[in-house]
This record gives sequence, C-alpha cells and structure tokens, in this order.
Amino acid sequence: MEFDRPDSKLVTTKQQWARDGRGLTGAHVEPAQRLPPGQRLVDGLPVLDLGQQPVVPTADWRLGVSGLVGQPLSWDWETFSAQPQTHVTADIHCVTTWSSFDNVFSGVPLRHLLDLVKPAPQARFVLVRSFDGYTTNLPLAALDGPDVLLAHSWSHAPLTTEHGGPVRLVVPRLYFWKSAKWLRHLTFLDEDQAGFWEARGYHMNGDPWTEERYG
Ligand SMILES: Nc1nc2c(c(=O)[nH]1)N[C@H]1C(S)=C(S)[C@@H](COP(=O)(O)O)O[C@H]1N2
Ligand SMILES: [Mo]
Repeated sequence: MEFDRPDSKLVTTKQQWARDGRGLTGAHVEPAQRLPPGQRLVDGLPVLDLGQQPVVPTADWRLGVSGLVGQPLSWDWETFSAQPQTHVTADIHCVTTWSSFDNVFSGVPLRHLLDLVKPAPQARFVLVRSFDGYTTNLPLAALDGPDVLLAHSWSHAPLTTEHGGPVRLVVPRLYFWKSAKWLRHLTFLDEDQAGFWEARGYHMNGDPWTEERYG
C-alpha cells in the first residue's frame, strides 16, 4: 500500500487545498469560551491569602475528617502519601478577576477520600479548615468531581508554603477562594455554614461561569 503516490486523488486534492489556503479565514478569535465572564488571563500563579503563611512540616501535618461521615479519619503524612495519586490540569479563576490556565496539580483524588469516609445521606455541605485559621464552605456535590484534589504538588514539584503546602484543596470548577491552602480539616454538615469570605459577602457556592462572586 502506497500512501504518497503522486497521482493519488486525495494527495493531489489536499496539495491543491494547501496552495489555495483552503479553510484559512485570517480572523483573530479570542479564546473567550475558556475565560469566564469578567475574568482576565495572567501569567503564572499569583499568591493570594490573608498574609499568614503557616509553615507546617510534613512530620507535624495531619488531615482530619469529621462530622456526618460513617468513618472519620486522621491522616499523617505517611498515610496520605500511600493513597492513590493522580494529576489534574486545571484553569483557575480567582474572584479578584485573574485567571490562570493549565495548572498541573498532583495529589489524592478527593473522591477517594469520599469513598473511605462514607458521607452520611444527610451530609450536603463541607466546611474546610486550614492551618492559617482560614475556613471555606462548599456543597458536597462540588467536591464530588474527578478534578477535585488533595494536592501536594504544582507543576510536578512539591507545593511551596506560599501556595499552600504541604497539602491544599483544589476545586477547579469553583472560584479559587474555595481551594483552601494549608489544608487541615474537613467537617461534613447537613446545613451550610459560611466560611471566612462567605461570612464577608462572598457566595456560598462560587461558580465562575455564572459569576457567583457575591451573595
Ligand atoms: N488557607 C487559605 N487558603 C486560601 C486562601 C487563604 O487566605 N488561606 N486564599 C484563597 C484565595 S482568595 C485564593 S485566590 C487562592 C490563592 O492560591 P495561590 O496563592 O496558590 O494562588 O487560595 C485560596 N485559599
Ligand atoms: Mo482569590
């Protein structure tokens, strides 16, 4: 079988398309569908927090899960590191209007943790606590996605302290304030309880595509 016979009709036709520039419009198209309303693209990953960046050595790090779950847990670093791992490439949208494309996070899928802790049927919300005292709340449904991670790495390197190491939550489909850095504890609740920013006028859910910034 020869694919490049000079008299092959397909090859001749496609060669003619190349000469004609078939399919070229010369138009400039913004990647608008990748940028939620009111957002602008920035380079890299800006640092944003309350100005307290706790240094948590992995030897002292613990992740706790409590509340409406069948199986509460407390993981130390060794136990966390032994869990299944995955990579997620995510676009990130901060409510202050910057967005950052193609961030590669690595860590333990949150769905794996959900399988282990077995949320009770009445559990519909999760309040997240961090080592800097920060809290944020999310609907349990928002955590139950394949792209939600307990992340320990960014760009294939361990998370720096400023980006929330040793472990941060990553919930790419919500505004980035929901992605708690320096993750410490998850409490499963039947009623929604406002976290730090939510108690100060920010949205209880936080979907960038419908601009759930405030409310
Ligand atoms: N523990 C904690 N997590 C936090 C914050 C914080 O102040 N404390 N800030 C949030 C906000 S508003 C944003 S935009 C992201 C910023 O993450 P980055 O500094 O890694 O870009 O972290 C979120 N998680
Ligand atoms: Mo943010």
